Amino acid sequence: MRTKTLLSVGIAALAIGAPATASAAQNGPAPTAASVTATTGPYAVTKTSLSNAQTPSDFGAANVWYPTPSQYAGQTFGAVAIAPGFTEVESDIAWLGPRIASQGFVVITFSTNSLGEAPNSRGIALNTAVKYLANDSVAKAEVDPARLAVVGHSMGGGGVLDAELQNPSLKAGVALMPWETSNPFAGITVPTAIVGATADIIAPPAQHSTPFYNAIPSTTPKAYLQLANATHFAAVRTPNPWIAAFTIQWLKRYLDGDTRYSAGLKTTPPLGINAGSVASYTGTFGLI
Ligand code: 9J3
Repeated sequence: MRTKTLLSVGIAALAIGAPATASAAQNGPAPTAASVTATTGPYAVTKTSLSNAQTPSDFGAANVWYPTPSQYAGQTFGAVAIAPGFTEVESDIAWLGPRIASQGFVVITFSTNSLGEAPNSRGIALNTAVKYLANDSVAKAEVDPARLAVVGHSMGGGGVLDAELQNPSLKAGVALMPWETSNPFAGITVPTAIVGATADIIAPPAQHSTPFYNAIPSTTPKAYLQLANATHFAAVRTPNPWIAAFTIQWLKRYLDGDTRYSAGLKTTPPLGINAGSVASYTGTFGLI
């Protein structure tokens, strides 16, 4: 099966004249509703905590979560940096660290340098953090440096969109209840997933997620999940299975290039996500 899949990817690449250097991976079994909502995925995870002094100057204290090296010798994974929002710290978004890493990713969750830092600075921090994972971190040997992605909440979600403009070589971004004061996102070419929440009065979808989603060109793979009966803080501290499932599927599809995850992202609701928790779902399904 593996040989057949790799062969067909190679033929597809030849057919469109693409270079044969694209890195893609199939880590773990094919997705099911249970696998994408699982509290813990199939990979054993190790955590390393870093003080502010131990991280690059663009961000503060952090945790790195990575597949336990002794168990996965010689394997490489995509890397993901996750930023918190206004007045939030690492512990507010830390729940996503082991949840995503246990699906076969190297993840860093960090505090920003200041609680009020603007989204664009959070974007710079996200790009620094994900490059740090690949080049300098305790898990650098496990990171495929061609596979980097960013995730963030609120001003950190605005930071995700800003990071994609700053660094179009990113493979994927997931913006959770993103908040920004401007909307230059017609320039985004990085595959982007956005989560909005209908009861969000801090970053109301009508002023933030919806116009950001609409601005991203329809030639860029994109998807927009609006959660019903959810507030701005649905992504904070208490694990949210729908946010996790959507984020994991987007990272699998675009950070790993694992097309086994396409079908689940092209159905409404997306695979594993409770229909009653979804107010709306849309995307460039022809591209996904
Ligand atoms: O949680 C957030 O990052 C929302 C941003 C916000 O409320 O900014 C006010 C200045």
